[in-house]
Amino acid sequence: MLIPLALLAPTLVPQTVAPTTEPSALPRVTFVEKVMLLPGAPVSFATAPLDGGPVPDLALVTISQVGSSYSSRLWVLEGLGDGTFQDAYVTGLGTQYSNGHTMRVVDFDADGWNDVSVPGYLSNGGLRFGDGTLVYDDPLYVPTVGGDRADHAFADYTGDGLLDALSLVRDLGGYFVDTAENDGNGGFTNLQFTDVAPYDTFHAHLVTADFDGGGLESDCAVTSSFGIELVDYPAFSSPIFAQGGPYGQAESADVDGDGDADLFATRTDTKGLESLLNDGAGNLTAASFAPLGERAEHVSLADMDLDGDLDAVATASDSDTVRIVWNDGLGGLRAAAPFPVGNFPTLVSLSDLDLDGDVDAVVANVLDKTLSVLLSTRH
Ligand SMILES: [Ca+2]
Ligand SMILES: [Ca+2]
Ligand SMILES: [Ca+2]
Ligand SMILES: [Ca+2]
Repeated sequence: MLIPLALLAPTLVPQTVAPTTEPSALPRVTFVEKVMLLPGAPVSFATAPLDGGPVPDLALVTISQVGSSYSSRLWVLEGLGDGTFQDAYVTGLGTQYSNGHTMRVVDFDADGWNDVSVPGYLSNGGLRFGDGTLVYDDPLYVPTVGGDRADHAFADYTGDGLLDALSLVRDLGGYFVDTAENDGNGGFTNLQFTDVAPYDTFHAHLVTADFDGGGLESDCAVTSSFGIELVDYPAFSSPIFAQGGPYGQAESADVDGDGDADLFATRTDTKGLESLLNDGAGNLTAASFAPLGERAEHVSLADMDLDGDLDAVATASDSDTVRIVWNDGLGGLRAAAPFPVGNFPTLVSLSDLDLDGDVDAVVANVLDKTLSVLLSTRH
């Protein structure tokens, strides 16, 4: 029996929306910058507690060019609670070039210690297990059905309480989401794939959430120049292609407080940040757009003004700035003035680095080989 695709897959309803305008003043939050010099270009990183204490630590991949080849290293830096870090661990990753996507910090083996995944290195042991000592010598190969990995995430789509692996990969047939189930013994089983986008797609990223309210933690959304496509797990339904966009990277959370998972996604054509709101059944509708004047490279979500709703911080690599984009609580967006950082900022990670209750940021500046540590302040 043929089942109409619409019964299996959530649908997307793109529409053109005007920038949100409000007369009220923007929240008075800005940053104080500290600069960390690095021994190589920062291509991926995350801030999260790694040693059991409350202070966020920092896991980082740097790359250095030596002649015509590359040398990559994984660093772990211990957060000292004042916005500074000290070296705790370093290991070589060989000459493979990391593709520079978001590092994921997860507890894959459910032992209470955070594990870190190194983008671009999952195929040679890029998921590394932590034990609270900040030493990450214990790698795990994360398999895919095939192809080059463009992005990845971990989420429980089988409902057994263990995090499974999702990889966005590309081969000559196009882009696929490859899934590998956590077998509970430190390995993987039951590899499957779902095709999502054609080969000539750009800026492809993957984000996981329960978009259709099906109860498991994870469906996934692939954002790219091709639009947004949702894959419904555990049905593994083929997505509906080419909905809206073009988009770059996105993050998912309940940004309007109605209990379902929404998206903040960067627009690569109109150069700004768009909110897409969920009707509860997985239908995402563009709701608000904040122009940034240039393409946002990366966006992360946190409640930057502590008013109860999630805001965004976006990096703008061409102008060497970051911006807070304020959420009005209903997914309506307004961008704050740009804040200057280092040369070519790509990734941003948000956490309370100094434990004073507000959310701080770390920004990776690729071309001057620095991290900007941005401590939040009111003015
Ligand atoms: Ca662990
Ligand atoms: Ca919502
Ligand atoms: Ca807020
Ligand atoms: Ca803080």
